[in-house]
Amino acid sequence: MCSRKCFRMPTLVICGVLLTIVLVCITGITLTNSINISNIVKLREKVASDSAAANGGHQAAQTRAALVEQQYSTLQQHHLSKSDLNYISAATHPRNLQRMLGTAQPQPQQQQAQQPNKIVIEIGLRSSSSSSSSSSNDSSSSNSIGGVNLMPMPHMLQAADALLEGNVDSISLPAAAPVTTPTPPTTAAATATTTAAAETTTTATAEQVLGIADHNPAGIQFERRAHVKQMMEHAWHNYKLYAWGKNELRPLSQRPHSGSIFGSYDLGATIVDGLDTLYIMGLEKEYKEGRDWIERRFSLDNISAELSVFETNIRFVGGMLTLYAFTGDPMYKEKAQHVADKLLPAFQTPTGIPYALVNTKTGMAKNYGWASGGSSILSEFGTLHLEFAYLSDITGNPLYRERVQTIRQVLKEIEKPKGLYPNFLNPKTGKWGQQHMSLGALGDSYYEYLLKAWLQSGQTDEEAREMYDDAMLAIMDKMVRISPNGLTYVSDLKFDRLEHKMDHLACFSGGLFALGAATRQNQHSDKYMEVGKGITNTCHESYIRAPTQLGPEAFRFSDAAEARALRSQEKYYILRPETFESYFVLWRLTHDQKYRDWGWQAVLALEKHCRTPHGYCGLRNVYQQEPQKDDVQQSFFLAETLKYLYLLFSDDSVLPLDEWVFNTEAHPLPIKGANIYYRKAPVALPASNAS
Ligand code: DMJ
Repeated sequence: MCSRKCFRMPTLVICGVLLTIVLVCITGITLTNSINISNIVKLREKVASDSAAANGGHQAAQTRAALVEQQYSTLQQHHLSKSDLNYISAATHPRNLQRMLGTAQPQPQQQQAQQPNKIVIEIGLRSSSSSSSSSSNDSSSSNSIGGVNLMPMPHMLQAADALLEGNVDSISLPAAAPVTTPTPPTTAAATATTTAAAETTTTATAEQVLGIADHNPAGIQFERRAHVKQMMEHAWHNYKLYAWGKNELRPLSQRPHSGSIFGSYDLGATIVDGLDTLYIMGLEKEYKEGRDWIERRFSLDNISAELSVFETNIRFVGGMLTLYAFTGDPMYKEKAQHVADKLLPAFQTPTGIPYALVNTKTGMAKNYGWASGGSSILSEFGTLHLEFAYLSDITGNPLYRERVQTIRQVLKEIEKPKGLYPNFLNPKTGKWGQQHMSLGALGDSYYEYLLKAWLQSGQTDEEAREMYDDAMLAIMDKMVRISPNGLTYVSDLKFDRLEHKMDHLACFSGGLFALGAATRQNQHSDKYMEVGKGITNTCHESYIRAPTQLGPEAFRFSDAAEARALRSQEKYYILRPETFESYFVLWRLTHDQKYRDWGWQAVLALEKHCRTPHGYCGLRNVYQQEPQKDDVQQSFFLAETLKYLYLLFSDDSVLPLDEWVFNTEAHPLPIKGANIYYRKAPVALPASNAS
């Protein structure tokens, strides 16, 4: 006997197929240059299944990389455009497209939650010129099929944010669940509560609008994320108002901050550093202003600036590379190459270890006078690999990779005292300078780039992973300690003496240890994870032991105190990101809610102490109830601090860690073989084959 269900089945199947076709068409509209979505989905499914099968195996990883390489060449003919990059927002990420297209395996709760699938969305942004509701006949802004109104996908994230920010006049979803009223933060700035309040006036959750929450038990924390976005707008708008085109903003004096690490030229450091964050947050208008400035004004030609090779690489080259990966806009690739070329004279040393500073006009290069007898600095020359390797791949010019590979070989072959890397190396003699070792200032990101070079290569650069493991095992043995009260910290080591002090800068290493554990299962992974969690916890302690709830520049461990700065010159906070970076990585890897809550605590503290009417400042002493502000809005506040906080409250599919690897300035770079935005330059055919 056949029940009524039997007859309903074919109808449902037909409806499902029709809906799928419609969604594919809509997707096609949003992806300019005729990107073949199903190819992308298939490619990604293939990558995912290969990844699962390979599970860290070197040979399998290489096969996987080769396979994807082949398919890239087809995709590259389509020259991916900006609109593709809306994938980086949750709503249009291929994983969600897969779900929407019905190609993903549904999870048990998902089927039930999707029953009322006739979603009717009436949406209008207050900022739009005429009516408050977009018409379903207006194909440029919405699509309507059989009573189902669908917004073009690239706008879905913005729509959800608009909903949360109170810019939406109406959204109606049949049978919508009531919105849960967010608990107003007790110490939040007024703006935070305003944002939260706006969210309670809607009749549907933004999760429903985006259609992703059902699939994501650890989904988006909308009100928190919307608040971080609003912080970014505040930082950016004030920079634009008072310091546009200059490097950084002085919020108290409402003028540019010049003469910092960027030298005295106007290089628009905040624009280049902060632009990918704007992009990720969907701040399209601001993003375009920044992009236009870079196109028209950014150049290192005809100026005689003395640039830091390291800072220029991580912020300018790194920033442009990410924007290139995101958008496929060749302007960014050209600018990245232009900047990197200006740095190349610094590599003309007997060892190939570059100097720290280079003059953009003369090419004259030198080291800092204070750095151990003319030495170069480990964290500086050791933090070029990701950007230079990627630049070679997208330009087809092997020179950049060769430069950093030379550095790698020197560091691989040199004898390391107790397996550790001192912070100073003389570029002329190839000998170590002072035997100071640190996972904080002067050492930090070298270790980060070992692991990340391996990740960036699609886990094929085994040399990098081995060097990472060797270094971190030595560090765990010789420098990681546990305080009498159980706090894990990484001490500095000077010759044979431990200095029981940890820099704020070293707080990134919580995430680094954890990432090392999560990406390769071996006899060390449990210990890595334990140390990673321990360090992150200690950095959080350094924050909450200060009345401002913000952490000092360095903190010590002694009989007198734990995780507290003891010297006056260590008590400042300059809007640094490292602790939030570790919260973000640990959140992604563990989904332990405490990391999000710690991040939110920090947001509230930033709002209370660092926010001014004209941007954000650092603090001179985190141990004072009402600390003095330092009048500098660091470019890394926009590049890193706000980005990591935004991502902490985002869904995992926004810049997933198996597809993107963050450079040390939080500029995400695509992972080879796993990310369709790698955009490797086509390999030129030898002349004989060209016909
Ligand atoms: C950033 O420029 C980078 O994270 C760098 O690696 C270290 N310091 C700052 C932020 O604190």
